[in-house]
Formats: sequence, structure tokens, C-alpha cells
Amino acid sequence: MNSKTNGHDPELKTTEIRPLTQEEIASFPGQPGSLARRNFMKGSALASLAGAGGLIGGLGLDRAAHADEHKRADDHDGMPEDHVAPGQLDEYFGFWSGGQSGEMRILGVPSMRELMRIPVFNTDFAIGWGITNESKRVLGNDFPRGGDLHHPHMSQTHGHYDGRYLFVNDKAGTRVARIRCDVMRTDKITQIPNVQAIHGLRVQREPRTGYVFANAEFRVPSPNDGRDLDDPKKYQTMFTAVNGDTMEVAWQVIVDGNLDNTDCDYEGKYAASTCYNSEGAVDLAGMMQSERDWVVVFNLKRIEAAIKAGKFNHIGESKVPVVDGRHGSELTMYIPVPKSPHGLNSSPDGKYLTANGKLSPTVSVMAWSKVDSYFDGTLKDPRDAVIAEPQLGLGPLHTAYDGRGYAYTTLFIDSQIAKWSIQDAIDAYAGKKVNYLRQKLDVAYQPGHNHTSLGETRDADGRWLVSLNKFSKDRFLATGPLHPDLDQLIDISGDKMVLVADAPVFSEPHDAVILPSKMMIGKIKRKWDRADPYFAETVAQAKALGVVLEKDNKVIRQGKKVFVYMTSSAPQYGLNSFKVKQGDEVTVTVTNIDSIEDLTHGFCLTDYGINMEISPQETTSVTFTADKPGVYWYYCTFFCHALHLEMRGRMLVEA
Ligand code: RUQ
Ligand code: CUA
Repeated sequence: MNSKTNGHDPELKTTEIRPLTQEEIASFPGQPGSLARRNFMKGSALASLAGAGGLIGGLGLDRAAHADEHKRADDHDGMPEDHVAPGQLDEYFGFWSGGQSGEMRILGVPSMRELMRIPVFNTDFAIGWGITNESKRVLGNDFPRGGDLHHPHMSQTHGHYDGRYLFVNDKAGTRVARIRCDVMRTDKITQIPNVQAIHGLRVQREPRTGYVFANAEFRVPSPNDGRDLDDPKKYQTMFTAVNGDTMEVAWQVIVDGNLDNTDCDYEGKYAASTCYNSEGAVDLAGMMQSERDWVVVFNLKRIEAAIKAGKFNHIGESKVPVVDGRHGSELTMYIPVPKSPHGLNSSPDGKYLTANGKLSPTVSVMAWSKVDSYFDGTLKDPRDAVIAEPQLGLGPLHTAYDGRGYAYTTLFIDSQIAKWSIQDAIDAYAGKKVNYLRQKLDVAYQPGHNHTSLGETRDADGRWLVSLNKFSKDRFLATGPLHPDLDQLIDISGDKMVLVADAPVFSEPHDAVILPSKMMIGKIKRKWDRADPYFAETVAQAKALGVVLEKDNKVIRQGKKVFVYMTSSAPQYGLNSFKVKQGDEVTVTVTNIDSIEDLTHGFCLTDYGINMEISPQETTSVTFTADKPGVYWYYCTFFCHALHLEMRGRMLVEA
């Protein structure tokens, strides 16, 4: 193993867990007074922070000096720890956000192999997402063609992943979506009213999900119908709770400031959000003025009671109950924390909540018990909920946990992950002379989120940590001006973090969740059930027309509407050809009667921009206007048989 993997302190032996001395900390690159190379780039990053350049400045990374710190670590038997031999299965699932692609991805961990993509807010030609009738029922008919997906979180029951759903946000389209984990398909998308840009998203842990909490980031006039355009004082944003079972919006809370990330407790009492721009500004300089912004805590019971008592309003056309949670409200608590805080992370022991300082080198640790005291009136100053504020380095964005009392915080500007002891940080804040910092690990480069296996549940197992880095610079073969992002896999099972793998990723996966694959045993279907609700409406329509999908191959005309039903069974469609008239509205429904696992067919209609996937026992349909006369071949797009290329037929369109 490369002894310099931690990048800073080869003297500090892995076996030796002791608090670092002040000298050791001072010698860390990134600490004030350190002469190490990293200070050089930090200087420029800080300089640009002071200007309007923001956090992205100062990325003049010195690759050569970095190289030996980032060699892959090998374990004792010569096999890299992330090695998963051909035919072997990964021990963990990773559910990865696809960022600006608007999709989700399933990865195997530790191999970091991409196993599957799940289209959500995007259109996807392979699956026909955004093309088929079934997907349009989920997406809506005039859906925005794309999305910006940041935060995937799995539903929980009593603080454990329960394998039912994944919930995700769309910042670009102000939406929340739900993915069924049994078939790994998006089944509901909800547009959030009255607000703009859903960013932070988390799920209720206790007793179950339950609520899906969603933060709207941008402040806008409400209703946003053209009024108050030039009057930012009247802009506002809201915290939203969605019912995870029905995917209807349960309620909204008006807040001060801009909401960023969110999390909740382990008892079902509170949700909380980081909140920046307490200044209410609309430009960068204005937003960075205050030394402190807030963590806003939402008292769920009080909000529910207020709504029950009728103390809410409606905004514009929306039927959603909206309560006022601005300063002075009994429903909320505003905890001052430095400075434009970003990530918000509950510790798996259920005791603490950390807000990551972003523009401050600190992470603020709050105790949920103090939140109790605030709402029962015994704690007067909300700031007293903060019980530790460790100084970790520059640009803390997100914190993950290992279930052993350690926290791992990404430092965006330092390009490092800091490992620290929660208890020691609490003791240090109380005045004891202890050193909470355990290790800083270089990552390449500029980490945003990090995530530990099971780290947002009671089951945090301290096995893996992934650092989701925003830049890869020169760590991969050149791919043109657009570089991949870089997700780095880190072994945290020992005393020291050890970097074990680099994985290039497309289009900014902000966040991910990681859980043992054995938790999903028996939960994931390997083929469709004929009674699946995903295509139930299509089945019902066929039934109404007297069609038995599993065996009928026929064309039914109703005026200018034509319904084409066919089966698919390798290597043939049930219909060799069908005839329609120019201008007809045609619905083609294909039922894959093959029941062998993995025997998927496609239906692609040439020159009509149509493709769809039909997996074993699935029914898929598409509706289009036959606006071009002539012969149009349809063919199978999934290689299904030795005669796959022959699996085709003709649509004849009469002029
Ligand atoms: S946010 S890089 Cu969209 Cu999750 Cu923190
Ligand atoms: Cu069916 Cu290829």
C-alpha cells in the first residue's frame, strides 16, 4: 500500500489512533501557517472567493506533485480491494444521481461498474422514456424535456432502508419523482406548486417514508404570475412535504432566506434545512454579506396541527395548504450558523445534525435534544443548539458518517476529506484540550457530496465512502473540452481512509446512496408481472376493445384512430405489416410474450423517431400521427436472437 495515500502525514501510523497535535495539524497543507504546496492554490482560491469569482476559482492544480498521492491502493493478496472478478457480484448497490442528464444510475460497489440507467426527467430513446404512452402517463404530456437531478434517497422504515422506493429531485423543473425499486422504473412525478427549483430532498425515517421533504431554492414572487417582478423584497420560498405514498403535496411552509439542503431526525419529529442568503439579496455580493445564515428546523407535529386547525392559506390556484414559518413563527426554529451553510446531515445515532459551513471552514453540530428544549421553551437562544463547531478546512460541503463516531467532511476548496471525531469536537467546543481531527485525505479534485455505505440510516456500517468530485482534470484519457467528473471510492473500514478506485462519471452525479446488495434480495423483479400497474391502463384499454394482449394480433379502426396490437416473441412480431391512412392517429401496442429472463425486444419505427423497449412479459405502447405516406419498416432494437436482424415488419401508410 502506498504509505502516502493520506497525502500528509506518513509518520502517523495506521495502527496509532491518537488525537493529532497542534503542530501536526499546522503542518497539514491547508492549515494556516503550513508551507505545503497546497497553500499555494488555496491562496488563489481564497482570493477569488473574495471577488465575485466564487468557489470555482483557483483550480490551478499541480498534477505531477499530486500523482503519487493518488495511486490505487492494493490489499495484501495483491488484488485491489475494489476488484470484483468476472462473474462475481458486487457486495453493494449504489444508486447514483445522473445530474444534468436527468436520469438515475445503478452502480455496483466496489467495482464502480455502471449496471443500469433509469430515465426519470430525461427522454431516453433506448427505453422509449418520454416516447411511450406508459412513460408519458408518468411524465405528463407537456413535460419539460430534461431535468437536473441531484439527490436520490431511498425510502426508510424506522431508520432502515426498506427497498420500496427511491425519491429524487429536479432542480430544473421544480419536480419530485419516485422510482419503484422492484422494477427500477419511475412511477410518479409531482410538480411542486408555488415555488421554483427543488434542490434538497430527503425522506422521513420514522416511522417510515412517509413524508418526502423538498427544498425550493430560489425566491420568487408568489403567485409567480408577473407581479412583483422588480420587488425582490416580496420574493419568498417554501419548504415542501410530499406524501411519499400518494406523491401529493401535503403542505408547504414559507421561510426566510433561500433553502439549500435538507435532512430530518430519526424520531419523526423534525425536518431541517440549510438556509443561505439571510440577506434576501439577488446578487452574489449581497448574498455573502452576513457572517451567519441559518438552519431552519420544522416542527412536524405543530405544522400538522396548524393545518388541522385551519391556520393556512392557499396561494393562487394551488390547493396545497401553506403555513407561515418565517421568523417569529411557532412552527419553526432558526439556528444561526456560519456562513451560507450547504450540506445538512443527521448522524446515524440519531443524536446530531451537522451543517457544513461552505464559506466558513467550520461544520456546526447541533443536538436534536436541544431542539426539543427550544420547542418546549427551556432553551431560549436557538444558537445554543450548537454543541460543536469544529474547524476542518476550506469549503466544507457535506458530511458522512461511519457509525463508529466519526464524521467525514468534504472540503471543496482544499480538495480533501477530513475525518473527525464527533465526541472530541463536542468536548473541544466545551473547552477541553482535545484534537478532533483524525486524518485528511486528498481527493482529486474538488469534492461536493460524499456518501458512506448506509451512512444516512441507523445501519451505517463504516465500510465504504465515495467522494463525488466535480473535476477530474487530467486523471483520465482526454475526452475533449468536457471532462468527466470523478467519483473516488475510499475504504473507511480501518483507522485510516484509503483511496482504492477512481471512477469517471458523466454529467455531475451530485449524490448517491450505497447499501449492501443483500438488502435488496427478493425485492427486485427479474421480469415483469402481467398484472403490473405500470402498464395497467394500456391493458385496460385493450380489454375494452376486446383484445387479449397475450395472443391477439390485430388492427382496430375507430374513425381516424387506429389501434395496432401485436405480440413479440423472438424472432418475430405478431404482425408482419399493418396498413393505415395518412393523417391517422396510430397507437401501436406490443406485448412481449417471451418469458425468458433478459429476452427484451424493441420496437423502432424508422423515420418516425420512435423506439421503445419491451422486456419479458411487458406491454408497451406508443401513439403518433402517420403523417408521411409510404412504406416504413419497424424493427427490433434489442439483440434477441440469431435472427434478430430479421425481426421486422412494415407500416404501410396510404396517401
Ligand atoms: S448539493 S455539492 Cu445539489 Cu447536493 Cu451539495
Ligand atoms: Cu427481438 Cu431483436
